[in-house]
Amino acid sequence: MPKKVAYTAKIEHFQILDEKGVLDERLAKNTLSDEDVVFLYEQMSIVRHYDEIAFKLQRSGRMGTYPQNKGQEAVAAGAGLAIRQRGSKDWLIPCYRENLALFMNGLPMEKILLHWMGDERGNQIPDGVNILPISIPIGTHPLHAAGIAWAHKYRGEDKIAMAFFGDGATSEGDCMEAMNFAGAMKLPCIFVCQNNKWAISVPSSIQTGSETFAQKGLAFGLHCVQCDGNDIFAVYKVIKDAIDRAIKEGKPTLIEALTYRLGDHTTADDARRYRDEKEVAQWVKRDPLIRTRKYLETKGLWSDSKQKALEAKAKEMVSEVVKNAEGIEPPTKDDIFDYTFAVLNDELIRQRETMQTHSLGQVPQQETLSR
Ligand SMILES: Cc1ncc(C[n+]2csc(CCOP(=O)(O)OP(=O)(O)O)c2C)c(N)n1
Ligand SMILES: [Mg+2]
Repeated sequence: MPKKVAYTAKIEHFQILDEKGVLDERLAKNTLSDEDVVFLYEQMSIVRHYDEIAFKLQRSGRMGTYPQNKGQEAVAAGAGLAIRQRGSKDWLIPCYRENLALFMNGLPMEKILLHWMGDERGNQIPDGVNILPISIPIGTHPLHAAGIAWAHKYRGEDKIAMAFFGDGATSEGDCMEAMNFAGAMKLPCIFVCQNNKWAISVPSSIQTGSETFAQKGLAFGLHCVQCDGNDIFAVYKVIKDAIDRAIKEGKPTLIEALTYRLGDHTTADDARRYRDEKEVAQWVKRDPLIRTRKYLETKGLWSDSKQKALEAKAKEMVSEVVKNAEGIEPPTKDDIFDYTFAVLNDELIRQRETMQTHSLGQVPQQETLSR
């Protein structure tokens, strides 16, 4: 008879603020203060407006493409606040649906607009801001997070690295390699999987044979947990716990945040072609903004007049951001050479010189082309 190796595991699931805005007081202990909740509600509302404006910029031909964050703001909010409270010293390694976490930790809001407008300066992160440029290749950047976490461990720093990615990304080898490396090396690394139920037109139900996305980390020795990703309390709690675990025990965590992509995949997509409108309607009811507002109203912390003032503030802020992004000075001819290589090779030096002697619209001479 073969020997049996026993392995059993259970994945904990956290929900603290339910869809009706009712709080589980016991689980909410040591999580968000009233001020935190008001702050996060305001931030989520501003970023929801930003999202709507970005969508309109694309539709009116002022932006190339844009992936809406709509519906997923609570994941970015809870994670972003936990990092902000540590002085934004940790590294965030993002995908493209956690804008708020980046804004809350020092990324100027213009940057994301510039990125999607096709301006590389959108990827130029200010010095001292510990955020990598957003990753469009799916599932490649968890490796960068593992590498950064390794450096923190090697240097004995009190810092963690946090990667965000989607349910679809977990089918990529790189993503699994990153988790394996983090588990094997016991790195202060947190993997946040936003299971928004879709990877473009592929539903998460057929993305994997695994019952949860969280349990994919078990084999690598990660702590694995699931939470309601539309609940700022639950997200904040599991992120805080994961940070403690990473710092105190050197144990990495995989968090599966259950949420929903309320918009199309990007502005280049039309989800009505493959997605049931009834499903979307169900998730509209679970919108993180609606439930947070309900909670605040019940506690007497929010009112219609505060809402009106917030909407006016969001409008003003975002229109200023758009003005700054669209009003940026044109790139110089040197910009494309300055930020990729520390030292240019001979061919790039030649190209740089050629750029200086030709105006951008001018067709190079045949002689230049054949060289
Ligand atoms: C390596 C790679 N393969 C394929 C794509 C094309 N692609 C863009 S988004 C996407 C789906 C991603 O789904 P998920 O990880 O669930 O993230 P979501 O868009 O739902 O946030 C794919 C396959 C890509 N960008 N990179
Ligand atoms: Mg997805």
